[in-house]
Amino acid sequence: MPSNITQKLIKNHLISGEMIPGEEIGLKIDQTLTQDATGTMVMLELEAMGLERAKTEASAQYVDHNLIQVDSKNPDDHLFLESATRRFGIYFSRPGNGVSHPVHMQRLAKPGKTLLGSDSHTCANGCMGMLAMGAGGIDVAMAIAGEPFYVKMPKVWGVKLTGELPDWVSAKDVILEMLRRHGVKGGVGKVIEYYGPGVKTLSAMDRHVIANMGAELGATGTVFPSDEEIKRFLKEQGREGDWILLEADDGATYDINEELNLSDVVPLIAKPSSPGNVVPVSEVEGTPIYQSYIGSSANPGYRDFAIAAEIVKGKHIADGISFDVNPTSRQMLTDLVRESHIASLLQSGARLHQAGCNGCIGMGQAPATGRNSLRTTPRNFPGRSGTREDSVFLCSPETAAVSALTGKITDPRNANIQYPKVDQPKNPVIDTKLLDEPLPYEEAKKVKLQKGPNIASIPKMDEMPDKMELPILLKMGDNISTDEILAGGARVLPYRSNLPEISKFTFEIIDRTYYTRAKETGEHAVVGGFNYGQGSSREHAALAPRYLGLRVALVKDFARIHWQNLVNFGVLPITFINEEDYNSLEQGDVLELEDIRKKIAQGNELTISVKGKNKEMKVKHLLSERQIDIILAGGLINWVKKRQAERTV
Ligand code: MIC
Repeated sequence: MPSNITQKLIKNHLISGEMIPGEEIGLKIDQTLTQDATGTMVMLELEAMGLERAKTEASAQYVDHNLIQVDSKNPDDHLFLESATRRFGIYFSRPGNGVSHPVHMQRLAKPGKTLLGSDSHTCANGCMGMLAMGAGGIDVAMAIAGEPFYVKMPKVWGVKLTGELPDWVSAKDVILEMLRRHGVKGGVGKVIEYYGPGVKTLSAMDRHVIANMGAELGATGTVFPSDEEIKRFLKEQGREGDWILLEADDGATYDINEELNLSDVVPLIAKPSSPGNVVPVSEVEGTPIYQSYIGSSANPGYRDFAIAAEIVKGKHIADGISFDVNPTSRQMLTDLVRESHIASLLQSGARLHQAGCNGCIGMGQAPATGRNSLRTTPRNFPGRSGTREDSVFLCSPETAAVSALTGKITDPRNANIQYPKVDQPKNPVIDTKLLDEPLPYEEAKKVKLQKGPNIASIPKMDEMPDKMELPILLKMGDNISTDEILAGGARVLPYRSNLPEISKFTFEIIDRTYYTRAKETGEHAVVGGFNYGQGSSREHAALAPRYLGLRVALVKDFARIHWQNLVNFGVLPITFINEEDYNSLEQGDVLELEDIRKKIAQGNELTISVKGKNKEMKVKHLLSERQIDIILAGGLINWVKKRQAERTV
């Protein structure tokens, strides 16, 4: 039977389960990616598992998120990560080397392979003909230890690209068009596979831009073919030998079919405060801005900076605008310097920042109160920029650069500027000096982990009790992001390796009293609407509430990664069978769950009663047998330990 690329990738890595959409499958993982904000936890988990050496073909740890060193916490984390990568046989990309996704694409990505990363934008490397997926840290730790990654078999959503992008429209507008059509949960349970004649008009980095923000659609992954363009890209990186041809077979079919004519795409923008809030730029044209920001894993390519540089060359940005340039890798920054693009940006009034994630996750560059920020980043969830009541718009580098010149949101087609032509640099730099190779095993096994005072081991968690009375401490609406459950940003990120400390910020963006109430109450539940836990893969958004006593999350439906993270840390994720029941629940109601251990294992449906209200409601869980065991054990760490103990008996 002819297969599409996603089916080929899954078939070649299938360890357990059947390829039936919705069924749990286990996949062999060839490569992993971790970054500092999630990686410290992963390394602590590897230590807790007693790992001797990474069992993957390549695992890489990047330091790109926490680069602001206001005290010893972040540098201590960096040293810990360095020692752990040396100990476990993992690549180490040093601070300043760049954002994980583009650096991984340049140095390690290989067509035909699977990649699992503790970062929701890991899907960006699907641009290389890989099955690249984001997951919680502990799932990545398991993959590093050679265990399969379990996920529900996705539907494959074929998007046929035709035509060619017009001037002033670029890859970011393509993914914004997908978000305009389908919203932030349109991709849940699906892999988006792009094919058709339009694909070859997009460079490897353009494809990266489109694949990256598949995360914002909630998709399990995004897949592009590995064609002549990927061969060219790998050759440019001195890695032509890693190329293989990977295309859908003639006659391959998809579960869902869609067509997108690139020639019809217009400059688009996501309004505050959701990446799904997309309209044509022309609709908000004239809105004054305080900041224009380029960079991040959502627009990491050389051309994304070069085109902005060409647009502002010889001109000056509008008075009062902060034009923030965030290069994504040292390699690319060197090329941009060599080709004088950085000079053009600086002469126009730009502020140049170091290569890294920076303001994308609220590490600096927060906008002023009540002012609009225009960004090429992937997300604009409330408060993510670091400013509590922020107003962030997402757009292409073309729109950002032109708007920096005018001081207001401007459709780049109306700017009366000649559309600049940007060529790739001739012989781009290849510089691996800040990417340390794994140590040979004999040396690695002598390395001691270096733990600074801010690194706290993960506390023990108990099993799921049989009977629970859980007050609802929060009732929330739709599309709650993990940024709202546990913020990023310069105040919070330094505690990613310190659970007791980071838990103090839990749900702070939604309700500042949650932490104190949870401390007083102990075991409790939260209630939410649709797409609960969208966004970042940070497992801290499950781990911190669990640490504070969260036992059950009852919502209309879940985003994939957060759902998996809740299970991994022993929080029971359940959904309403009758959505009306959501309306009848109030914050403060007490949910009663009886005989729960037996009932979870017996079937998908459970009955919950509301104490003192003479009310019962039916809810369901979508857990596999393996996940039921994990939940009952109180989380994945307990489950692994239990399995290890059973094996040694
Ligand atoms: C993000 O874009 O939200 C992040 C920062 O990359 C996160 C990772 C994190 O929370 O550390 C992600 O998407 O997983």
